[in-house]
Amino acid sequence: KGRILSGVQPTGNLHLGNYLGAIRNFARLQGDFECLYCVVDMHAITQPQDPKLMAAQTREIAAAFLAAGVDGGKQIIFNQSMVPEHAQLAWVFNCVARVGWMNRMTQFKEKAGKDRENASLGLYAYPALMAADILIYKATHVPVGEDQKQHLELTRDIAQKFNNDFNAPDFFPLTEPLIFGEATRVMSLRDGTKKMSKSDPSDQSRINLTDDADAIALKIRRAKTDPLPMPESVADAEKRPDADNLLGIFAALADREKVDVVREFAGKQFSEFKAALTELAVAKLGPVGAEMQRLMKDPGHVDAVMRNGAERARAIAEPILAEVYRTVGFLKP
Ligand code: AQP
Repeated sequence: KGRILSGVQPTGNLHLGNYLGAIRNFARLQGDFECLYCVVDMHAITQPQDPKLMAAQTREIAAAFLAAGVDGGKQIIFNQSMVPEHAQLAWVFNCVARVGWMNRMTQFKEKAGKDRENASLGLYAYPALMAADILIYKATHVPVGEDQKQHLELTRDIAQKFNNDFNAPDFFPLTEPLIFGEATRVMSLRDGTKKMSKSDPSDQSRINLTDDADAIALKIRRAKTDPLPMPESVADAEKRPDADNLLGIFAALADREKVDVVREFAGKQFSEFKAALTELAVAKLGPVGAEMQRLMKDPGHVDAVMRNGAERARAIAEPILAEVYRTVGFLKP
């Protein structure tokens, strides 16, 4: 059986993109893999966070994992800062990764923006910590959205360089990304060329997992479209980013192929399609949001799941870190 590790940052506003790109798949994989699902709080502080909100935001992500159907008793749900081996391995990886590799990371460029000199060193080193999150468990697969593909490639480069540099062939596996479905990159509802994101200042740009039916309906009604009728073909849709995004969301939520959805709505008015999309989104997301709300009212339970998960995660991570330290040559007096 392979082993999965995947993480989500507790940066608030968990949205449909996080759900379709990552979290929904977490539950679907638990039959075939041993799974570790991590709330990556140490990644969250690479950009300023309000310390007063961190605890609630961390529980919100763990609640989303559970609400999406992950079995917290069988699988491992925890927050990153509870397992110090992540940070310890990350330091070793900081010394394995090359500055030239980090300079190519597009997420750093996007998140640092124009004022790159003022970005945190942590934001720059983010992909090395992500590699450590994965490799501290020697995870074989990582379910992620399309946007994380480049970081996964870097993880493989780090694994390979470590194995070569320290003459430890096959010590770290070359981890594979798992990217599935018709919505691996969900776009903003206000701009079909921009990724749907937690940090977008416009709440209308995303469907939050905790939105109620009225909020979902309003956001879909207001979602940007073009003045033409619905696309006649997938090729036509792909030239119209706003329409293409909504069709992709529909297909993913319905577990259907996009080509099939395009065929159903070809030439119709957007209003008709949006009504169907609203009904579908409310039916699929409503129960998840309601379960999240219920779980968040019981922080003791969510915390117990994470505490227990962290213990089990450490039991895997500790011996792997010990072997890394031995390989690097650190004295254990
Ligand atoms: N728009 C998206 N479509 C599909 N998948 C997405 N993911 C994120 N956005 C989309 C996937 O969600 C998982 C968790 O992401 P994260 O918490 O690490 O944050 P992020 O990738 O930085 O996502 P955001 O929401 O865009 O946050 P901000 O605004 O802080 O940058 C990952 O598997 C990711 O691929």
